[in-house]
Amino acid sequence: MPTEFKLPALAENVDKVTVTKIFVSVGDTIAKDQTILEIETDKAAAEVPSSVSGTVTEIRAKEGAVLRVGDIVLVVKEDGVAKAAAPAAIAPAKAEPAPKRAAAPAPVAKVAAPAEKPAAKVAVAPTPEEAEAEDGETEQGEGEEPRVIQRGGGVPVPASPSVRRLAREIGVDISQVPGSGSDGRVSLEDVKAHSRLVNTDVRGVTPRMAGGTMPLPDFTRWGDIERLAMNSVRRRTAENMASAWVTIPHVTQFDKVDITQIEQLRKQYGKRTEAAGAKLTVTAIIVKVLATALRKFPQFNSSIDLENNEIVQKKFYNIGVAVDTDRGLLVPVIHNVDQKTVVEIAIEMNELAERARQRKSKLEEMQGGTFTVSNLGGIGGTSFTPIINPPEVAILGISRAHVEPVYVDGQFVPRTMLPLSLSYDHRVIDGADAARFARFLVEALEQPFLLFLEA
Ligand code: CAO
Repeated sequence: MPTEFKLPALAENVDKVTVTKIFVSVGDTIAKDQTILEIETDKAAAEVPSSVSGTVTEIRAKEGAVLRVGDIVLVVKEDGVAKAAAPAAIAPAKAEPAPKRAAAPAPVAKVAAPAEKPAAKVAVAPTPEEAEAEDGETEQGEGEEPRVIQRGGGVPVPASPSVRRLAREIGVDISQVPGSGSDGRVSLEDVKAHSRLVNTDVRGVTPRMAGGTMPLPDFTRWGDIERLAMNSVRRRTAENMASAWVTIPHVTQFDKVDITQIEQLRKQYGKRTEAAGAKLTVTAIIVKVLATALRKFPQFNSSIDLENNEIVQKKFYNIGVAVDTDRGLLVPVIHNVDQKTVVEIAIEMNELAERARQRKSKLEEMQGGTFTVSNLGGIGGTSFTPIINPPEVAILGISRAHVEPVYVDGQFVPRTMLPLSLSYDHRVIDGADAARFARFLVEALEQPFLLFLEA
C-alpha cells in the first residue's frame, strides 16, 4: 500500500521551507530516520529524516522548491511505516502540528539561471497571491479545532483558523500579536493592527519598499552579466536588513579596548581550554562579558512594543553570533550565556558555527536571541556599523585588534587595541547609556576583576 511522507512541523513558527537537496531517488529503498531532504528556512539549514520506510515510488518535492508543513514529500510502497513523524536532526516538541493540506506540488517559477545551467528551472517562494490560491482550497475549516501556537514560555496563543490564516498570508508571526480578547485571544483586528505597526515606519515607508523596487537598467548595454538566483538566506537577509535599516533609528557608538592582558591570558590558558575541546577566542570572552553587561544595562536586552507602549525586558541572556557561511550570514544563538563558563561558550560557539557552515543547524538554535555579536576582526577592518537584528535593540561589532602606541604614564607603549562598534536603537537607548555600556565592556575586558564585583 502506498504511504505518503509529509513535511513534518520542524519548529515553532516555521510553516514553509526551501528544499535545497533531495538525497533519494525513485526506486531507492529508504529506512526510517534516513536523511532524505536538506532544507533551509530564512534562518537555518537542516536535514529532514524520513518517518517511513519502503521503496520510493514517487518524489513530489523538488530541489529549489518551497514546501509547506504537511506537503507530500514522497510516496513509498511500504515495507514498514513509522507510527509518528519524529525528526531527529531538527527538534521541537513545541512545534505546531502539521496543517491538513491537500497534496500539491510546490509552485515553480522560471528565473534566469546561471550560465552553467542554462535550462534549469529554479523555484522561488510563492507570491502572496500564489500562497492564497494554495491555501484557499486546503485551509482548515472554521468548524475545526483551532491549532494552538505557543508563545515564549509555552503559553498557547488562542486564535481561530481564519485569524491564523490571515496572519500567515500577510506574513505576521501570530505569536507576536497581542490579543485583545478574553484570555488574550487574537482577533482579525489585532492581526491587522499589528501588521500596520510592524510594516510601517514613522514616515510611512514599508520595508518592502525599502527592499528596492527601482527598475534596473539593461546592464548588457555595457558588458556581459550573469544572473544568480538568490537563496532563501540571502533573500531574507536582504529583506530583514532593509526592514531593520528603515524602521530602526540606528546610532553606532565606537570605542577601543586594550586587550593586551586578555591576549596574554588567552595564550597562557589556550592549551588548557583546547584540552577541554575549545579554542579560546576573543569572541567567546566577549560573549561572557556581555552576560554581565546586559544584566547591568537591561535596556540593551530588550525589545520595543510600540503598540502597547512598552519596553519588553528579557530576563534571559541569549547571544546570537554572526557566522559567515557560503550561503550568507547566519546567526546561531548561544542560550543562557550567564549560566555558562567561557570554555562552555567557546565549545558551543565552535559547534554552532560549524553546524551553520555545514547547513546542519537545528532550527531552535537559531531562535530566541536577545543581543547579537558580529566579529569581523578575523578578516580585517578598523571599524564598521553593524545593523541591528530585530526584535533586538543592539548589536556589538568587533573589528581587527592591532598593536598601536598608547600614551601611558607619560610615555608611548605598544598595546593591543580591539575596536568595538555598538549599534543601538535610539528609540529605546539613549546615547549616554550606549557610551556607558561600551565603557563597561571596555573596563570589564581590561580589568576582569570588575566582573566579580558586578556579576
Ligand atoms: N582581531 C584580531 N584577530 C581576531 C579577531 C579580532 N577581532 N577575531 C578573531 N581573530 C583571530 C582569532 O584569534 C583567530 O586567530 P588564530 O587562529 O591565530 O588564533 C582567527 O582570527 C580566526 O578566529 P575564528 O573566526 O576562528 O574565531 P572567533 O571565535 O573569533 O570567531 C566567528 C567566530 C563565528 C564569529 C567567526 O568565525 C565568523 O564567522 N566571523 C564573521 C562574522 C560575520 O560575517 N559578521 C558579519 C555580520 S554583518 O554582515
